[in-house]
Amino acid sequence: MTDQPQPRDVTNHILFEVATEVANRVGGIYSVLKSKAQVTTAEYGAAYTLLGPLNRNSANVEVEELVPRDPALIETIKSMNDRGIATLYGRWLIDGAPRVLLFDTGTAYKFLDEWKGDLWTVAGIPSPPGDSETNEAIVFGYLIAWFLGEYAAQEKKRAIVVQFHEWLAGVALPLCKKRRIDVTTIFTTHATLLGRYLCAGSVDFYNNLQYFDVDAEAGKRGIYHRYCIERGAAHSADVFTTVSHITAYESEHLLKRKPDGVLPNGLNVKKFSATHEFQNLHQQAKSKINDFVRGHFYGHNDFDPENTLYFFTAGRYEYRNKGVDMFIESLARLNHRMKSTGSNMTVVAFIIMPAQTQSLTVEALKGQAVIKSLHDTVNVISQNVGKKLFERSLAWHEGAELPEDKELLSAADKIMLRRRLFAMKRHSLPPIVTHNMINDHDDPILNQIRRCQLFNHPSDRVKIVFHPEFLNSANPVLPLDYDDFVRGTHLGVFSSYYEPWGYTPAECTVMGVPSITTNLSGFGCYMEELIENAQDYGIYIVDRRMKGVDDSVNQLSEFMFEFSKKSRRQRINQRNRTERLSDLLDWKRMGMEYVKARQLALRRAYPDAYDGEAEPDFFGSAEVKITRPLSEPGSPRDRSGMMTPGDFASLQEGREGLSTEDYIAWKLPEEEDPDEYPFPLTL
Ligand code: G6P
Ligand code: 1S3
Repeated sequence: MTDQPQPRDVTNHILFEVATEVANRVGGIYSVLKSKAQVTTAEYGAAYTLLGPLNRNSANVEVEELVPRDPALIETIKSMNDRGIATLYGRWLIDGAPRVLLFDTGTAYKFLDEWKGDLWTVAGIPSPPGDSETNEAIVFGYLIAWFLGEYAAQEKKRAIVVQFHEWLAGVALPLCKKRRIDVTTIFTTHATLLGRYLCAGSVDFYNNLQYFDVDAEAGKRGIYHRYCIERGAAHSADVFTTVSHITAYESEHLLKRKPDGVLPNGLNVKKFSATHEFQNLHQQAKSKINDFVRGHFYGHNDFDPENTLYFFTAGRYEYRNKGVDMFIESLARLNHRMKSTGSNMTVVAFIIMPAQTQSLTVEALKGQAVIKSLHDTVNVISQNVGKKLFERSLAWHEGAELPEDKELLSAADKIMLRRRLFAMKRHSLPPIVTHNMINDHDDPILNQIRRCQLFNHPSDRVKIVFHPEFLNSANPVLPLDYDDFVRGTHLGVFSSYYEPWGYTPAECTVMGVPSITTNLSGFGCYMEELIENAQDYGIYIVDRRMKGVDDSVNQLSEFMFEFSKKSRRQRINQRNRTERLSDLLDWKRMGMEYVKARQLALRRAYPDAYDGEAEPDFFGSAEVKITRPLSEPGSPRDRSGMMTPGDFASLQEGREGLSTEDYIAWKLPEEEDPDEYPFPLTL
């Protein structure tokens, strides 16, 4: 009699998540994994491990080494180490402190040629020489398949769910399938390769999605082999998901598999104990931006900081995909409107996008230095004046005159002040860009600014600052971290053409900063579906689907113009409403979709464990909108209920740390009475 293998335990399953951005900041996937860690570890504890390639520089800072306890893990790591593969097992030092296992791909390149040949044989995926990114994906993929194969052979009792993020981590998927490794898999794509490439060109992407000859398009762009990996991963996974409905539609046409579900991105929302705290933080951060602006515009500080609004856009430098072309064009139209209507407001629009630069410009450094010297000199003079005033006042007696202003300011003080004022003389307009750009004359952002003639002229009501480097509090010119900078601004503008999700406007929302996005971004569509009068909540959505480009530009510029007409009180009220949406974006709700994807993967791999029950429609959504008539821009305080995109009850009941309540019983908090704000209102 042969021993029948015991069915794996699906309830106490093990979870691995595989990505190239584990403890290694590159882009959006890092934000997903890092912000989600807390809810996933609350749910799985030690049964959750992230797998990634080892980048020693970032691992040294982000990971603390640990000794593994799980016997299957110990055995598997040992067996790989014995064959020369270096690994690092530890805790990722972030909220939730998840366990990570990082593979040093450099120690596996000796197998590269063999693995490339195997990938062609088993999956028909070609890998031409000279593409180091693809080579890295292959080595990493084979290491993951090796690890999973050995681990599943060691751990025979519990089911194993493995979720892969993006094509770079996807090579292992066809291998798991071909080798029949006893795990169940999910592939989540955060964009498609072809989508990103096609959109960056000048095609009418969304109207032609179903007509692209995908192989030919990938071939033309030299990415056919990468496309094969991505498509192979999507088709080999038990469950295929993306981050938004718009990317699901794109994946269906470009990868030829309809996603099983949408797993939108959440954030780890940290609530302040006092609700007005974020308003105070806005004021503090704004005053730091004011300092920068004074220096940058030295000699041309003819606009009042009290009537100045800070708009910004930020992200990876993808000129068309991130909608920078549209943003600049709309700013030019806004400038024209503000001038022609005699607006007393000034908008300073920041573009924060890293480009190739040599250094900060002398002019940018000088601007901060002259203002600092002026500040220091004025401090010295005011101390001198204060001292004199005090002494004269001590000597005052009835009938004597009060000291005259001019007596208080000595000749030396005047000379000192005059020197500083002369240093602020400038014969050119305040610069647009803070750095020396390597491709100044070819740079698309600078060329668009030139074309629109937004040159920071004194008569312009819209000024532009292009900061081609990510923000950092150690920067001598604009010394703020990104989060603090965002808090200090008034409006984020993200007019993207290609944006599978879009963390930037979501981050604005949780910080209580209104933002403009488009209905071509995952986030924009998500909010549009969920909130009826989104603008009241500081969520503006430009229509880039049904309108021509010119009309979309006008709509964007109209949104910004209307925003510029708001009073301070209106801005404060709107910020409060925006911030109250933040729970909507918390992983405590959004993570529910991940739970469903894992359940679906388990059901598909182990139907017997579910008594052959029919597969539930996990992701079929029942739309529930947050509503409120426009005439009453209050909050939908009567609204509560299940509002994850799929609207399905929790399937993880019984696991420690989370309850259904955490995920779905969401209710907008009560609105504060604006007249009772416990902070000063300067109107
Ligand atoms: C916050 C502060 C207020 C300040 C206001 C400025 O609400 O708590 O003290 O007046 O910001 O708002 P503004 O939109 O003009 O930057
Ligand atoms: C992608 O990063 P991106 O900026 O290249 O993944 C992010 C995380 O899912 C997503 O927010 C973004 O829209 C995608 O484009």
